[in-house]
Amino acid sequence: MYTTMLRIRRFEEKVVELFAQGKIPGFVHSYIGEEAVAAGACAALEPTDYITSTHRGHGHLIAKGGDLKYMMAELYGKKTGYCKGKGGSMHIADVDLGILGANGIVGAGIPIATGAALSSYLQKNGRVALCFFSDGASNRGTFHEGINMASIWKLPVVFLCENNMYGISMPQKRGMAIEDIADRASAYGIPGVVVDGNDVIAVYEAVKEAVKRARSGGGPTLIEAKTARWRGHFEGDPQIYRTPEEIEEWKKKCPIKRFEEKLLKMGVLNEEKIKEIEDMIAKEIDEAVKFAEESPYPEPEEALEDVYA
Ligand SMILES: Cc1ncc(C[n+]2csc(CCOP(=O)(O)OP(=O)(O)O)c2C)c(N)n1
Repeated sequence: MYTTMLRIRRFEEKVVELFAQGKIPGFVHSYIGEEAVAAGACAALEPTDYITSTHRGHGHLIAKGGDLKYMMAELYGKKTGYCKGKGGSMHIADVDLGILGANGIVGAGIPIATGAALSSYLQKNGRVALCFFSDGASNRGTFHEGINMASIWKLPVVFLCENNMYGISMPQKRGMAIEDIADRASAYGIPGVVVDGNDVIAVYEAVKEAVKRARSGGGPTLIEAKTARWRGHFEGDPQIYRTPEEIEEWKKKCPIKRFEEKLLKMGVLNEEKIKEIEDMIAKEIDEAVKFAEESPYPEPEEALEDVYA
């Protein structure tokens, strides 16, 4: 989980840098600060389980085993990318890894995860679907419809809300009258759990319990992980809706530093091992950038291939 969080952080830092250099087209929504949610949650899944992701999806994909080379190539819009350069940052999928897609439509992953869980239920294959979404998405109809259906049919799905407290520039308080989104679970007769989203072990344990419940026929759980994104909603967002002090406070609660300190104290990590992991990740990222830069763009005549809508 430590390596996964670090891999996400370093990948995102590189993406931010490349975007500023104009090498990545479209939008980039950084996941920096939220790494413990993806890393803890995916560690509690089996490789055959499904996830659905969001517009802020790089961390989810990396935690589920996404290949940095194909991800980076997709961000560059290159033909060798996960979706042949047609998806970009917000639309990466790898069905073989159970990644049913990041999604630019807020809240769209919720009914998709419910559908995947319905297929597992009908095929009795034991697969669980874990759905990542954020606080803004929990105000959409898809949230209520998806969770309602999953709860009445007791489908094997885990709804994981990464509450980073803002929907673009709107603070949670202005968008809902409740403090804990997990409270909404009671409306659907399922458990609602609040966890510290900057504590990777707490996320892992809550998701593990929910996955166990889902796999054994107990139905869905709604987990709310409280966290924060350190950067703007998207790269280029001037962030006039929050103060630099607020962000500094969250930086002090860095999920990676926090886990690192714990592992150092336990003797599981030491400075030498940290350097080894950092070097390994730096090499992976260099290779991913090289692969993306050297890959060709798709041909114009390929524009309508693999497009279904
Ligand atoms: C259905 C839909 N409505 C509006 C938008 C525009 N939009 C993009 S991101 C976003 C805010 C999402 O907030 P949240 O779900 O909290 O995710 P976060 O960006 O905080 O991770 C909105 C409204 C969209 N992409 N899709």
